[in-house]
Amino acid sequence: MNSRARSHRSRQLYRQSLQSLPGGVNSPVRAFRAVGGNPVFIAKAKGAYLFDVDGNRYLDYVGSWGPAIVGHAHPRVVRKVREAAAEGLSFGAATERELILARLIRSAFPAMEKLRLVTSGTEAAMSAIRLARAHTGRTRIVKFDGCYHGHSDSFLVKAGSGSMTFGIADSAGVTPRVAQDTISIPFNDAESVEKTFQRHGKHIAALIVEPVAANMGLVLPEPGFLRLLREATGHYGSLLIFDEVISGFRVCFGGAQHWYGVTPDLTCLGKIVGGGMPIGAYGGRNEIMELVAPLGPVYQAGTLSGNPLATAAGIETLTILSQSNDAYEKIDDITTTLCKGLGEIISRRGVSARIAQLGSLFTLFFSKKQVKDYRQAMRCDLHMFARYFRSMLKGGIYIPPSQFETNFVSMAHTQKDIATTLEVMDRALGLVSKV
Ligand code: KE4
Repeated sequence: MNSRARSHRSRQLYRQSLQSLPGGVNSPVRAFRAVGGNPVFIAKAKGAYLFDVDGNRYLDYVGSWGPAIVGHAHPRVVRKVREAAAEGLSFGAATERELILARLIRSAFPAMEKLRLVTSGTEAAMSAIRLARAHTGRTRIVKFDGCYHGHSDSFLVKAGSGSMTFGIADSAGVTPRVAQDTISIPFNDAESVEKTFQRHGKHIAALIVEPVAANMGLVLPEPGFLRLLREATGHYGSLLIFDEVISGFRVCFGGAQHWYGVTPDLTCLGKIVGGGMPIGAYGGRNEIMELVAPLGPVYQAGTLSGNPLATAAGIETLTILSQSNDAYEKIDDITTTLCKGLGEIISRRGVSARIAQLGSLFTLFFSKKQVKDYRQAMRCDLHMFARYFRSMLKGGIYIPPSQFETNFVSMAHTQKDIATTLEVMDRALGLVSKV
């Protein structure tokens, strides 16, 4: 693909960035800490490809962690952003594009009778929790080990000593008082859900879940699990919040709630709805959303919420997806081709690894067993993953620099790209399985 020797400029920028940015980055995963080596600095991207500051080209399976589903720098999206930018970058006032984007989102997510645009998935999830607490008058929330909902304090909590009891902080700076209002239990564990609600149900404001967990690697809900969450929350008067920041407009146009046929009370979105620009959204039934300021007592605001450029990018991205009859079928099929080929390689080479896939999302777990929850994900061979990552990067394939992330395939990936990827995967897995 290209010479790997060229990394001088990335290394130079990284050294300089360390003087100004913690870890030289603006989001931890970009520092490549889990895989070793220096982070690659990207200069530009087009379609399925990234180009770094040393001129190396990579086939991209991160896709900016999900937004780039139509491919990087799609000409229609870039044109709409350019047109919006020429009219002014931000007004701090209502605009028509916010209404157009909101209507597009509601057409795909009818359970979002009203929604509020914000500027990140974190803000969406944080606001949804605040709203759920106001709506129910309760304080406790339930989340799942390994599920990520952004970096607001209530979510940076891990299971307490006895699971189903109160959480303990999973980040410095999160106070025990905040942590104790979050209960974190194992994903796909029906018994834990039932016991937690039996014990705390009347105090639980909401249960928040990634209906397709993608932050411990890709872990799909067991059959009936989402239905169980719907029933348990309904029975105890708690709200069910689907964090569809990744799965929204990804697993299908209507997200996981359409795919699995389970309707939450509140939905959080991000990533694809902004087409790569800063965005988030949360929404649900009118009776809940009417608590949000200025209508009701739940305060939430944002200088750049509904920003003209983010809404322009989001509208065009969703329009491209909705206009295509077979966009999802194509990216799902090409991802299936890749995962089938990868399956053949790991069995031929006798590598202890398992593949999880849903649509255009997939993860290769270096695990002897299928991964169904965070505890099992933590048992993966992280050293083998790091060697695999470095070998893939050397071969010109840019995958997420962590075992606990998910690969994203886009509309721009071609059959030829898949064939190239499988060749590099074969070499990489041959190398790592020898050590
Ligand atoms: P942001 O605040 O990063 O826009 O969204 C937070 C968030 C919320 N919910 C889910 C399900 C998410 O996956 C995320 C963010 N995803 C990570 C990737 N796993 C973003 C990448 C990063 O943190 O740099």
